[in-house]
Amino acid sequence: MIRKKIGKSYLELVQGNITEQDTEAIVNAANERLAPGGGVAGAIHRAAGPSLWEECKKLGGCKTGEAKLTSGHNLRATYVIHTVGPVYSGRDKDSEDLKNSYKNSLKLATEKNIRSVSFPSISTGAFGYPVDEAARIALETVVEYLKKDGVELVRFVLFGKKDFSVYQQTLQKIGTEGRI
Ligand code: AR6
Repeated sequence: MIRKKIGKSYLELVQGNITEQDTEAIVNAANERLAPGGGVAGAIHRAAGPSLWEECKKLGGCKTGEAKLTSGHNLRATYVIHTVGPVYSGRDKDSEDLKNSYKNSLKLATEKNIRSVSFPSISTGAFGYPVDEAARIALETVVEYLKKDGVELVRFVLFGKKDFSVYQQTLQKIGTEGRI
């Protein structure tokens, strides 16, 4: 586990399963329909129970880069923030969309007074975003946000050892200044 102080907040990197986190909210790497699907979304829906999908159906989907809130149902987390990352295309817009996914998730948390949030590595599974590039965008965006705004703890929960070490090395390069 890695823990860094940024402004008045903490940024953590852990290797593990996001469905088991005790932060007030966990973030789901969703699709535009907010349907269960596979990967981290499938795991979150399985752990939360079928009532999460019932709640999601009423939200009218979620556009790429945006974020929507539901309750956590059977999860330890009180809330789930659903955000849709970009399907990797190699175009400039990918990085903007990925940045917006993190930023809009954090904005929603701040608006709802949510003090701790766990993120998965958005877009780097089924959506095909190269993990080293996605890690840089994810960490830069979160560090920049934490310097100004009030979420007390942001935890990245990396599923695999390899992803954890990419995030760890990227954070070392970024430092707490927020840019490589
Ligand atoms: N905890 C933490 N990370 C996980 C977990 C878990 N339980 N399970 C997988 N990961 P993905 P995307 C990691 O594909 O690329 C879904 O079908 C995984 O190893 O879940 O944004 C949705 O419905 C990878 O590093 O999300 C969408 O259609 C990361 O989470 C689509 O996939 C993201 O992989 C979204 O694709």
